[in-house]
Amino acid sequence: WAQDCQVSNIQVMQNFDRSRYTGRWYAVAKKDPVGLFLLDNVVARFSVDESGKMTATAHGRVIILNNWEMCANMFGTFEDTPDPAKFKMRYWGAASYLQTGNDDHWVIDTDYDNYAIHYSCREVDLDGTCLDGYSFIFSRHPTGLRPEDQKIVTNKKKEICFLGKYRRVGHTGFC
Ligand code: ODT
Repeated sequence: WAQDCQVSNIQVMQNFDRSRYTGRWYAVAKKDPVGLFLLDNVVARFSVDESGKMTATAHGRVIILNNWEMCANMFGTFEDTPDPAKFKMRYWGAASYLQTGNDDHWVIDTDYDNYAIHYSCREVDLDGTCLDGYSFIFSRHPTGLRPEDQKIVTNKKKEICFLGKYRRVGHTGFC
């Protein structure tokens, strides 16, 4: 029943440790939401502030107003929930014309040192499955996932019902 695709049944990281999650993560793959925003060259950096709250910055290549390509600098604050791996992420851009929002932000799995799988469902369908969601696969290594982590990541993509919906996220030095 981990694969019945009910958003409410999705398993997240057990005993998530936000301090071990801090630092830089390179996006290596992404499942886009409706009206995608971050295209590629996506790097996120997580911190934990003095009060223990998680915050993050991210950058990535975006195209706004049809044809203007730029590097978006984004900021996020994370509201805790009863599950330590599930957050509400409020986000905004360094410039006013960038996207803002308040999304779920779930950590599905991570070993903290190599890979992480993020999940966000923006709209749950009437049948309980995800109608509009996105997910990032992160690596600590700009070169991508280690071969030994690929099987774990593939299994998790299946569990969150996004298998086959990801595209590779390149790092070309644009940002
Ligand atoms: O790119 C899209 O299509 C939708 C996602 C836009 C959210 C970008 C907000 C970033 C705010 C700073 C936070 C960094 C943490 C990122 C980790 C994972 C995914 C947002």
